[in-house]
Amino acid sequence: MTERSLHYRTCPLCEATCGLELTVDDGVVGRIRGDRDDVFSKGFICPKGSTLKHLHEDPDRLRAPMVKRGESHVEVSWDEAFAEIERLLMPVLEAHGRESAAIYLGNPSVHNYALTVYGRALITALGTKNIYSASTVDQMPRHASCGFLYGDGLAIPVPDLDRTDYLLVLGANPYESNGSLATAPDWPGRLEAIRERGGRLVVVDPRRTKTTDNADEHLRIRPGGDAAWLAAIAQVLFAEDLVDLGPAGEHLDGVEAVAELVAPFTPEAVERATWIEPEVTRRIARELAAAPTAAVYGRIGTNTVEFGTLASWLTDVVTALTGNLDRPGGLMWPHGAHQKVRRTGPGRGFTTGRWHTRVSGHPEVRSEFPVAALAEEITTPGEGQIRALVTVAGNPARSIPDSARTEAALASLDVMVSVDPYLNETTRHADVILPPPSPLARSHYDLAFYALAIRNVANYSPPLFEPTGPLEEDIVARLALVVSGQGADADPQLIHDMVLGTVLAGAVAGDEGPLAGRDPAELEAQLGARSPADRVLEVMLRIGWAGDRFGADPDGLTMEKLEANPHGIDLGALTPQLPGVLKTTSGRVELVAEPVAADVDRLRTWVDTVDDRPVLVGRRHLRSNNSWMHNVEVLVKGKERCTLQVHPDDAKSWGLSDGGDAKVTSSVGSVVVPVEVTDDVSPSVVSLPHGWGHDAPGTRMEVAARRPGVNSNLLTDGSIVDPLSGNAVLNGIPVEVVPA
Ligand SMILES: Nc1nc2c(c(=O)[nH]1)N[C@H]1C(S)=C(S)[C@@H](COP(=O)(O)OP(=O)(O)OC[C@H]3O[C@@H](n4cnc5c(=O)[nH]c(N)nc54)[C@H](O)[C@@H]3O)O[C@H]1N2
Ligand SMILES: Nc1nc2c(c(=O)[nH]1)N[C@H]1C(S)=C(S)[C@@H](COP(=O)(O)OP(=O)(O)OC[C@H]3O[C@@H](n4cnc5c(=O)[nH]c(N)nc54)[C@H](O)[C@@H]3O)O[C@H]1N2
Ligand code: SF4
Ligand SMILES: [Mo]
Repeated sequence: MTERSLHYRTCPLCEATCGLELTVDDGVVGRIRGDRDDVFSKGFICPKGSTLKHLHEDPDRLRAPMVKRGESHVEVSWDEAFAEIERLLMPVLEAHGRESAAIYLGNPSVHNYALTVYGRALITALGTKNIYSASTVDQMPRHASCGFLYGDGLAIPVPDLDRTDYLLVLGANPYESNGSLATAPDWPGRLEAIRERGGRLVVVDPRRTKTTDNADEHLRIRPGGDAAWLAAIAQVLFAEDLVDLGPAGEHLDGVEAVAELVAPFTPEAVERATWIEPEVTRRIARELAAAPTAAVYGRIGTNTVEFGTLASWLTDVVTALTGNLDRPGGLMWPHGAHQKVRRTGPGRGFTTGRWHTRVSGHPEVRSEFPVAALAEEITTPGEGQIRALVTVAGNPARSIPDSARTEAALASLDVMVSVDPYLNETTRHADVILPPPSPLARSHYDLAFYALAIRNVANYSPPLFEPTGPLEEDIVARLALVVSGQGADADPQLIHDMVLGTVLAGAVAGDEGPLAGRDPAELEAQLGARSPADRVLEVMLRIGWAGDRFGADPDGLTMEKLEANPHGIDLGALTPQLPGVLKTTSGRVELVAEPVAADVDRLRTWVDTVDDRPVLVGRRHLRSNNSWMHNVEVLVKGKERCTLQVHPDDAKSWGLSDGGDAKVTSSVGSVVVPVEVTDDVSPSVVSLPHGWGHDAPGTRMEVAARRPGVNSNLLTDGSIVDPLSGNAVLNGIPVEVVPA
């Protein structure tokens, strides 16, 4: 007789944190469906959720470390792999110093708290300032704008979806992406609910999408135009005396300065650069001001552009000017269970540019350099040239700008090590690949996303299966020991003790911390027998605002409580967080930080000079996840998705036909791609999804290689970034399109 068991866990694949219900029959995953009792997702799931089974069983998923021998990779034991890393890496570090090493952390590292927690330890062990991550091809403008406004790059307010009366969405398509920097399972249902309760949804996007189809109004903006358009909205609010700061008003500084900065951006002045008629701009401003509550939310289309930080800053400024900052129905700050009680008072503030990149002099932002500049740092000779690279959970060969240059750079490294479950376009360049366990063989807790969620929720998932190799924290710990010079045989427990010790020391430090004055050893003795990363999580949850403070608050959250509640624990709707959330030196919201003000001139110049060349934008499809899930047959089957969408008028004037091939050329490269003629895209805008291009030799992703698609980052230019955040420009790329 088969033995069937039922399990509940949170999907780790995107930011939506859906609850899954899995059946396991004799150790084999059976059915995966949405967990109807999940406190947050209530049964919602997308087609990717059920593919955890496929990822778990994928024969191409690496089970053992790989070492590069000539042009191919061969399996080795874990001890051999770490010995090889030591053999290859240490001479480079000894000869050229720590600054010859770099690290790149990819997107899944925030979906996996072992990496979130241990990534730090690895960076410290490497001892380099060459720190790169997917943040600078994604949301760094949001960190920067919130840093300038609130003094803390992590203090990101989210739209209070379930209570708002008016939602203005710019450059996001949550019907496909399931939302980002605003964690909410079932974005579609929540958006529909806004309209059902009489509210209004307005979506600004140069393309027609499922999200725009479900909105009250779709505004087709010129790619890159959001900052200018939001500035015009703010201009109207001042000009028509519609500014009303609401409850956050007593915490805001700089309203006058905003008025001055946006004054030139009249709806007429920005019309040519945004394609939005002045009367529409005025009406939207009036609607935002008149709505009982409203929130402005921008994502990829407002972040991965030349004015990413200004656009992201203006989403919050417009929200604040209409009285909707930090109030129910507006933009509000989450308070994840692991986050500490917030205290009022001046903070350390937010600064960037404490150090700069060697070649182009880009400022650091949150201790990171723009990943768009990684290739030039590898290929430009001289003191401080990067010769050794560690990638963790990333595929920069497909996800960062100018792939041709990036791949040439990766190929030229003296040594490269990757922590990754696949032999893909990036890891094929690695001398050693260290594969983590299957996502079902580790525990899960959304440390990053519960700090971005539209409700305060806690949900812990234990591992479903025994891992067949070391846990990811063990892999990263061993790697940290090797790179710090302690040798391939050193005991990872040294790092585990250090990581845990740091969190415990933080808990008892100061005179008003949650556990001030208590003995770390006493706290450690109270921890359960868990994996190393789970012990760190346990401390964070118990010292968080909702935690049991190690017995001081017996009703508080513990791991046992989470384990007893496999559908999660709902800690309620978001509550006002001002002024506790602020870490500015003034202890106030600083609406106009100096670097932000200084960048506004550049925006004015752009508005006056932008030309009419056709531009490229990206798009996402529900069945994809950046570059790494195209090896799942059920997700890639069917109609070709990697197409260049072209408006019928453009197709006609450029001589293109539906199903034919086009050659697309940008400042850095060209690709040949099948054309899809559709008025989903605006005239002068073409769209190509990212994350494709799986035809590189030396990879091992059999399904993906059969449907390779075309890599859109062969067209994006690494020399252009948003100067305030260092974020890459991935949308609004000038291109020329001709028949191939
Ligand atoms: N043109 C263009 N480019 C873009 C974007 C765009 O919109 N347009 N979007 C950008 C955005 S938003 C992002 S976030 C980036 C993503 O950029 P990356 O993070 O560099 O790329 P991913 O495709 O997410 O690749 C993730 C890698 O992590 C591995 N992986 C998966 N799970 C795990 C795990 O648990 N542990 C480890 N160690 N590895 C794991 C996968 O095998 C894969 O190699 O791409 C960016 N690039
Ligand atoms: N299915 C699926 N889900 C995902 C991912 C995935 O690859 N596939 N990736 C995940 C990741 S890492 C992230 S960061 C999120 C991203 O989540 P979203 O931000 O929702 O991402 P997109 O679906 O790319 O939506 C961006 C929209 O911006 C529009 N756009 C492009 N340029 C501009 C512009 O200049 N202005 C305006 N207003 N709009 C513009 C595009 O047409 C597109 O519709 O999705 C996550 N979820
Ligand atoms: S929406 Fe995201 S979290 Fe939910 S099932 Fe799909 S991939 Fe998983
Ligand atoms: Mo992302």
